Amino acid sequence: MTQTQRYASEVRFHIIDMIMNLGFGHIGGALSAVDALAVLYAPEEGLLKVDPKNPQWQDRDYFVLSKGHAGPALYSCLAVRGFFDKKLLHTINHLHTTLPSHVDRLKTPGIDMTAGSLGQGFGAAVGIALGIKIKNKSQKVYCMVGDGELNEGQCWEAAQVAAHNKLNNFVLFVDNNKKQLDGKSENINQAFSFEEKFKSFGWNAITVDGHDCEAIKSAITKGFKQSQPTALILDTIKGKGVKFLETIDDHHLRIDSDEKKLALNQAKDFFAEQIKG
Ligand SMILES: Cc1ncc(C[n+]2csc(CCOP(=O)(O)OP(=O)(O)O)c2C)c(N)n1
Ligand SMILES: [Mg+2]
Repeated sequence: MTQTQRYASEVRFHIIDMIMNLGFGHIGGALSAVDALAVLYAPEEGLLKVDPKNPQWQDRDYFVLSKGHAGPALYSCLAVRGFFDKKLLHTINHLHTTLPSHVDRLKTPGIDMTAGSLGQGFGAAVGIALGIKIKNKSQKVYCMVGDGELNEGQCWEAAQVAAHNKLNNFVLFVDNNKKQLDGKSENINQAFSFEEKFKSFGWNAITVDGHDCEAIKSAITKGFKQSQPTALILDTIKGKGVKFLETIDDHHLRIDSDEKKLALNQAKDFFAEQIKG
């Protein structure tokens, strides 16, 4: 098991624990995002150049979680990486917390952009990447959108601007868990092929197993060698790592203490399977 996978497992436990402690939250869309986030934030192996002791470091790489409702996934990554005390995770969504349910760059160390209104983070991330390119700097910019989020027209405006400006310092993760707020995406507004769409917009686009950290890492490294921006279509499972969550369509869940126990046990089983595999 690699250090990145170990880190992803720890992040999963914290997501379950913090949401279950609160009693409700966007758990499925947080768990589907974990492995790609681990590729960025894992200590030592993570690709994102950041300094937990100096979150505003001017030469850092940037990450924008455009699907801002998955805040718990990013908060867990940041806490485990040492941006702030893990004890704070239990304050999620409390009055005056530094961890609101949706990410806010003015409240939390390590959050580069406020998000929650779907579609907006992508455009902001493209702006950051363009600014870096204009200044001739070498930092990279990453952004994550949900598959449902790509129903928003403004995402495709951002995609066109990124391709027009040949933003090869930009990698977009599409967390393609194939579900959104009201159920399965194919029944709501089907995407056809994200890969083909991004290609037709002038992007380098590739589909990878969104729970295979090594595959994600290698696709990113290849992506930065291209002359266009890269879209990684992450084939993911909403609720990944907790069997009963993987089979339901609920986007936002209320959870009782029995379900909390079940979720933690199933996450432990998943961890044991990974160690064996
Ligand atoms: C502009 C906007 N419209 C509606 C919502 C309500 N909303 C929150 S999450 C969500 C579904 C998002 O689906 P997806 O992007 O697939 O996220 P994931 O499956 O990763 O949780 C919706 C419609 C919102 N946050 N912003
Ligand atoms: Mg989705």
